[in-house]
Amino acid sequence: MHSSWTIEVYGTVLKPAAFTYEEFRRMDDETVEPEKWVSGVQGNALRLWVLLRRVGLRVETTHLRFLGADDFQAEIPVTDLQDAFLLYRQNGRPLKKGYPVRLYVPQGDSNCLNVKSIVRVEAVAYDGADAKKPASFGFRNIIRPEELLRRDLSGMAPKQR
Ligand SMILES: Nc1nc2c(c(=O)[nH]1)N[C@H]1C(S)=C(S)[C@@H](COP(=O)(O)O)O[C@H]1N2
Ligand SMILES: [Mo]
Repeated sequence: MHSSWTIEVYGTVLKPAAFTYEEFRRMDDETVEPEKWVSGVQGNALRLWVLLRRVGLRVETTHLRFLGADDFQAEIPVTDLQDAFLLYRQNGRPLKKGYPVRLYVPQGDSNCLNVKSIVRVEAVAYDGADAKKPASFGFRNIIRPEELLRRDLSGMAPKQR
């Protein structure tokens, strides 16, 4: 039984790529023991840098933005991600919670950064003072085209004179 998901990694990288469960299995040298980093977390995980090495993070990158399937996202300074890992398998099967992949940030200042159900990872390069922005998280505040089509926009029509 194999799950068919892909996680896109793009932005300020040399080679954007999409990763699958099978690729996670192949890249996994099984050296990450999640329990040692975050108590109570068991299963198979990949070090984040294993993934980043494959896409080649550009030097100007300051933050990584992890987007969940529910539009929850966390934007985290790369300097906080040294020990970060991606949990993708528990008891030999795909995750029941946080499927397909969940981020853990052992050095992060909050559990809120542990994004579940990751679909995309975007590398970003902020300039100036923004380059030092601390980690943040929350739901993306956007309207998707398919939502817009469902909305009743009549109330927004200009008044007839
Ligand atoms: N995709 C997604 N990931 C998420 C969240 C979310 O709403 N959606 N909530 C975050 C917050 S605020 C917290 S505190 C933790 C909660 O993790 P738990 O469900 O394992 O308790 O998940 C984080 N990851
Ligand atoms: Mo949270």
